[in-house]
Amino acid sequence: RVAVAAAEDRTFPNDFRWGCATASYQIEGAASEDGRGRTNWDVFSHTPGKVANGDTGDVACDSYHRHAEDTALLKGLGANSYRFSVAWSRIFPEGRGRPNQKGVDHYNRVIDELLAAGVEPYVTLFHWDLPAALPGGWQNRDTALAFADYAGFMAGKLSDRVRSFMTVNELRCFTDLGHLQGIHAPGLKLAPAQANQVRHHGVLAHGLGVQAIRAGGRAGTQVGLADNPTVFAPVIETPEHVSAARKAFRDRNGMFLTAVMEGRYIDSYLAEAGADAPTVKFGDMAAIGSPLDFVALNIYAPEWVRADAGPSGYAVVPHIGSSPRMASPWLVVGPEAAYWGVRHVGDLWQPGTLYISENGASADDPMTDGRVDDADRVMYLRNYLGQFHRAIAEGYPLHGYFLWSLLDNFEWADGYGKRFGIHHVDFATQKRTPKLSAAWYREVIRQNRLV
Ligand code: PNW
Repeated sequence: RVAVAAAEDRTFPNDFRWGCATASYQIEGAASEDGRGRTNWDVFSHTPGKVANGDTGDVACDSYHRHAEDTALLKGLGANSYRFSVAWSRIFPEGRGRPNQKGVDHYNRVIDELLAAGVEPYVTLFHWDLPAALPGGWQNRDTALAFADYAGFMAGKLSDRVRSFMTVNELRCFTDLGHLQGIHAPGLKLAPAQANQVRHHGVLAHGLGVQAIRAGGRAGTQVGLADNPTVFAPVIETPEHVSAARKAFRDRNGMFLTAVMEGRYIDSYLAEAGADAPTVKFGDMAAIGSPLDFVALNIYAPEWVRADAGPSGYAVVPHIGSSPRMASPWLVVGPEAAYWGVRHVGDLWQPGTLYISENGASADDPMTDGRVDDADRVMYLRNYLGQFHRAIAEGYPLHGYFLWSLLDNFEWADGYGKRFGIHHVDFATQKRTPKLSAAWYREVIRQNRLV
């Protein structure tokens, strides 16, 4: 009896969206086909020393040609949803101006194929591959305006079949990793004032994009973003530590998700930025705070937090050598990040609908006798999913989960050296092989229950 009750406990809501996620530059390849324009990542990956092993996305998983096979993989999982991104430079090779019909045709084919397989498309409009022709990239405010034009155009083309659009993927990654740390395209290490301006252009692109999608898409189009707020999780789950973690979450994401949800830069962020605060034009903050139909979160590693007697009220507990990690050094394992990410956003801003737009893990994935038995990835996924379930059981409106990733793919600066897929890809032959984690996920979806 007890066992049955416990099992029922792990069931997900009836209409739960189960999917996988990918991104254009990471899987498509076909980098110079059908009129696609060059992107910042083409430039970056072809610059010696920027990407591990000199890898590029020129071919990647060749999904531009193999999308039917990838759709079949989704069908094999029983997934009812798929999150992928549109390559801006396939649609507008120069970033703006004349659209390229061949690019539109490609995504029409992908979408029609997904719908025929019973898989709902969730479309991300910017997952880091920026048309290289846009002068100054994200340092130039005009890039935010160009993004909005492109986003509105795509909503017009796709919203007869696509219900849900995400403007941008991970504000912090494409701004800071690219312009402050210099480890992603375009590889810059800007001074704080300029980096804050890039961040402002990022959130502005999102906000103007929301408005353009609403104007260009048909009525009922659902708009949100896929962001990766840093998730502060209390080490000890008592009210004192929980409120310290919530404060850290709102403060430390002040330039990104907090700005999007509140339509302003909060005082703690402005005070910290001081003279380096971004230049904001009249109307920007209203656009940035445009109401959303959903908020989607990419959740991986936690930041552990405790209450503290100092002025901020919290202290971040650093990761150390013995903190458990998956195969990427940054991917510290902390399943509670799943619960606290959802809960903080739910408590702070009460969004009507939440999704997990990414969650997954890199693993060593040795192939033995044609099999990849990735028990470590299954362990990781099961524990995170258990914490998402915990949030749902407490009433947080989490409506879907997109596992990163459907396939091993181009893992940015790590090239093909880090594998996140639940399907193994042999990059020499492009052969896809389901890993043990794919069998596990298929069973979770089939039973709509954590197994
Ligand atoms: C996300 N970090 O990136 C991206 O949305 C994906 O494109 C990517 O492949 C996936 O997660 C796995 O990395 C991240 O350093 C990159 O904390 C780096 C970090 C987090 C997310």
